[in-house]
Amino acid sequence: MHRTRSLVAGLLPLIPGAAPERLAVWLVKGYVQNSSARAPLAALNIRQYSAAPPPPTQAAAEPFLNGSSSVYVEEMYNSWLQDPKSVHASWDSFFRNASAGAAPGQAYQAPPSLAVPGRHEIPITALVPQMSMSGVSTGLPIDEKIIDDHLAVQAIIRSYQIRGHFGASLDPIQIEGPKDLNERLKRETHLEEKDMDRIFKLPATTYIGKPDERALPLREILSRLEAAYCRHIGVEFMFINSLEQCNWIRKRFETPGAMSLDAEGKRLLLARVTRAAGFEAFLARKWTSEKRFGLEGCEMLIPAMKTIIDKSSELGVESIIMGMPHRGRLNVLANVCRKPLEQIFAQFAGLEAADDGSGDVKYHLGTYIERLNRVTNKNIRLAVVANPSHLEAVDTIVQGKTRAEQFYKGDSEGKKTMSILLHGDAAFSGQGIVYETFTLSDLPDYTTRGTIHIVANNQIGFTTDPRHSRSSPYCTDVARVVNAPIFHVNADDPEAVMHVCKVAAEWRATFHKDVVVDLVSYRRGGHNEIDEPMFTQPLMYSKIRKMKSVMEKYSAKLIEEGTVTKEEVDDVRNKYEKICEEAYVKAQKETQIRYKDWLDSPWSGFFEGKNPLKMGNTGVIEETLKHIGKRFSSTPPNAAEFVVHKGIERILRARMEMVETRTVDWALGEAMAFGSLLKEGIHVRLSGQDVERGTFSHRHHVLHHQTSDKSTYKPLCNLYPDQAPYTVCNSSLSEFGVLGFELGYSMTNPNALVCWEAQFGDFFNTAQCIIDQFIASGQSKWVRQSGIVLLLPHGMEGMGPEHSSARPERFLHACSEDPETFPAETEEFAIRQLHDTNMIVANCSTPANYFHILRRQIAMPFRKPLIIFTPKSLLRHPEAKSSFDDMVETTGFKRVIPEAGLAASQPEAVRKVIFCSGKIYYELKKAREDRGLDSAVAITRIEQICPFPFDLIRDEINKYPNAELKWAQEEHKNMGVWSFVQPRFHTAMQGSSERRLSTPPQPSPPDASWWRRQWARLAGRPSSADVIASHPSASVSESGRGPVSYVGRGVSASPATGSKRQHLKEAAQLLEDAFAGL
Ligand SMILES: Cc1ncc(C[n+]2csc(CCOP(=O)(O)OP(=O)(O)O)c2C)c(N)n1
Ligand SMILES: [Mg+2]
Repeated sequence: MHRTRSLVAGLLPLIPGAAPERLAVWLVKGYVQNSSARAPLAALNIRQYSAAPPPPTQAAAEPFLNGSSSVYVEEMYNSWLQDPKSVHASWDSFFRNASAGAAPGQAYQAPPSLAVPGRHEIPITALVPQMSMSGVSTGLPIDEKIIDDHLAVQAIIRSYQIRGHFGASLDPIQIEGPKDLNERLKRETHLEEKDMDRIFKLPATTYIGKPDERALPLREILSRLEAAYCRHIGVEFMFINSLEQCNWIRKRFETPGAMSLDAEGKRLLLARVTRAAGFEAFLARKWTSEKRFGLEGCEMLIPAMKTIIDKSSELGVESIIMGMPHRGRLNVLANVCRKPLEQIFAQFAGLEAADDGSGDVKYHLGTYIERLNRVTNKNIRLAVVANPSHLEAVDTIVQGKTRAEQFYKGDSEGKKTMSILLHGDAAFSGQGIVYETFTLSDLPDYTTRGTIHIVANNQIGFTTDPRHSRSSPYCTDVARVVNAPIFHVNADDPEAVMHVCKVAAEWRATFHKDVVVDLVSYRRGGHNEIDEPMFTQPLMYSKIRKMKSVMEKYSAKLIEEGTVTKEEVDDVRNKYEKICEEAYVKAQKETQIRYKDWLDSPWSGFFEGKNPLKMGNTGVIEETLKHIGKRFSSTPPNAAEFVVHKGIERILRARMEMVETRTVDWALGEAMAFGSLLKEGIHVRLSGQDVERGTFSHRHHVLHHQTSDKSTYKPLCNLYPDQAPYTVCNSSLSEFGVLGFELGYSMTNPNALVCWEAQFGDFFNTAQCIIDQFIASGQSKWVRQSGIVLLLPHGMEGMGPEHSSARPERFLHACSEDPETFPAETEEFAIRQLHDTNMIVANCSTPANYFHILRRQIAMPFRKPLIIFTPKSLLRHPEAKSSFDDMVETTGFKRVIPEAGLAASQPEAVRKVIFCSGKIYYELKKAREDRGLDSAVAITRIEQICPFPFDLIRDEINKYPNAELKWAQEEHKNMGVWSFVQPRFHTAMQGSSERRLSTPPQPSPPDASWWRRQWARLAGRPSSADVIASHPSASVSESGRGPVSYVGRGVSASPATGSKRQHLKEAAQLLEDAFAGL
């Protein structure tokens, strides 16, 4: 009502002398006096202004200003004030006349034409009983109650749409008891029982009317609203900003009969529930206490997924990538993906694996299957991505993989490939990665054009109740941030579940936005098969134990209504049991399992015909370098009007000069690596925070037109007409989510260079789970490879504890290389090391080496993750430049850059060899020069830290027989690469044919390998170190030379000081120590 009054107030100045009270009376009175004609009332669509209603008689006021049209009129009036043309001509004339002082009832003029009454137009007399009865004007004032009542009914309709889900019966176990509908939905409307049979017009914002119904008795309105919103489906959608989308949803839930399912659909549904339940029952029978995270209580997950897949396949989807947690995973593999049952059952037998790797538990493994969808008769590819226990961690990996598949297929609208993410209720509301996944969902370079999320909401997380595990009313509230509609559904009503799943698939296909299906269910057993839930949820479980399963309930329902017979039900169940039994017999004959059977991302054709130990070249012809360099230094060709920032112009000029002098800096070296791969048809993608410009403003892969918004130019996309696509994209401010996304992206196609850059390397640890659970161990657990590159800006530059270290020690600790084994020295030493490691860790000190290592990612005949600690100050360091000579065809990546100066020419005279890695090289070099020690000290850089270049380090040590050996690093002693290289230096020296250590170093503090050796000795077994010592090539001399010792900062809890002064002091001391004693 307050809006009516504000309109009245708005009109006041137009009507001379009209006091507010009088005007209100004027409006209301006119209504009854002049409505004897059966005047149609225009539909209330405030966005499309239609013609004004037909005229009242001479003495009438404006009846159309009454009732619920007041909002409409108010909005039109405001619009008219701003632009008279924005309203229909009839309204324009009315407002003009009214503002010119026309008497009440005279402001109206007939519109040029009257439209035929539409769907929502009904005779006004139908709404005002006293009018239709009298047939003529009574001259009595209309009761304001009529207006109020109509508004109240509209408010009720809206209330159901907004809050109906609160009243829905969603919980199969009814933990909370019945809900108070009146309180929440009907609000204080003053409508009484006697109003129930009065007829009310249906507004345009509802679809509860059948096509010929424009008004309904209130009783029927309420009943239909309850059927739509308060039975077993709770629809949360009115927060969506788009009116079109809201209407789309209203239509699908409100339209009478929308949720009905035909007999065939019901039979299919029952068969699917039967299989889902049968699978769990079979496992429970055969492996009583084996952990499988059973789906009992939420068996509807299986038909739900199958319905989504069927509907999506019908709508054109050919490939679905799924991510899911433990619960019901085996059932999904069996009944959704149709993975051979014998392969699943064989996992229970504890067999040995036929292939390499350490494997994973059965409820984490992935799969990839291509099969015929029997409902649509179309082929469909289904992948379930392998995941760790870490709940929800797989979410963005699935998204990245999906995005990549869409990208390679040219499926820019996501019509052919889509993702489905499954969640547990506790994890969905508890894990931050879920939010990160949603925030990526609509970003241009990260969107997968709509994900269907299904929450297997069993209303418990392990032993914790929702009231202790989340602060939001629903476990799905996080999805509201992206305006995703949320369909809560009671999972004990299979037909309701079918309906929401169909709508979800249609929504995704129509709007290409995320949607959530919340399957409210229960967990029949404990968290796993050996848990006792009564310990912690006694009341819940005493209820659950009395409940019949959804299969029992639904089959009883269908038998009762005559859709199926009991014999049919038994037949379906028995047949599935027979299938399981046969597979069980087959599984028992298996003697081995194959991890390869569980691969989620097969790279068909990539490995075939390749020598796994033969690497391609990484150098390129000079012409290519020149061409890329020039393009990279230029503004758009043929676009003189593209205005470039003056600072960028300078940068481009400097780049061009470098190209002319055959030199590259860091950014140019990187661009040449990317550009040359693009030329070779390799897609390159660089993603991360602010990567387009580069955190340190050195990259500038996107040039911005200075006077035209959103007009940009990407030089690397314009190198060659037939080049592969280059994607460079600033990401959301996330590490966990975005790194996961890029890892997923890298899994789709091995012939792509996918790089993720951290803003500062320090921040990678918010993505630690992706590194530990996927990058470091993915191949070993899931025989899945990835060539992802992590670029981690690293280096102590006085920027404080959080902008200094990418924590190399963390990565190195996760490397699988044995510190005590000097690998066999064959021709393929370097590539075999790469083949055998789980990841590569490097700190390059020259642009040329950075160029080569990036290119090597693709030249390798297999894929390994590459972690590169990238520089900050070296980006502009005058000495950190490379010549084309180091990048041309005959050149390659240098695992070690040995001393090449004066010291190298007279090695016997060298008194100290300092080994180091990264930017400290330049500081050591300068300090050596300042001290005049160029011939006394050799400085050797280790560029590839893991795999450790045992052979080259051994050679380097051998080269300087009289030198003391040092390791210098700028990171604190308990950080950086020291603890990784220390035992490896020892192994390298033992492996050398020249010398023996006088006192073998004890790792400080003793590391795992030291303990292992002690233990092996105690147990009387030779450790691997002992084996090396007895190797013929490892014979050692009696030179008495000491081990490599440490120079650098002491131990610390924090990676770097926050004080610039302290930093400089420490840096100076480090150099002092490095050259001490000379
Ligand atoms: C990141 C993470 N934290 C903790 C756990 C341990 N954990 C395993 S299952 C589980 C409960 C999950 O509850 P929910 O998401 O509701 O799934 P449900 O088991 O009920 O299907 C917990 C806490 C885990 N696996 N991952
Ligand atoms: Mg749960």
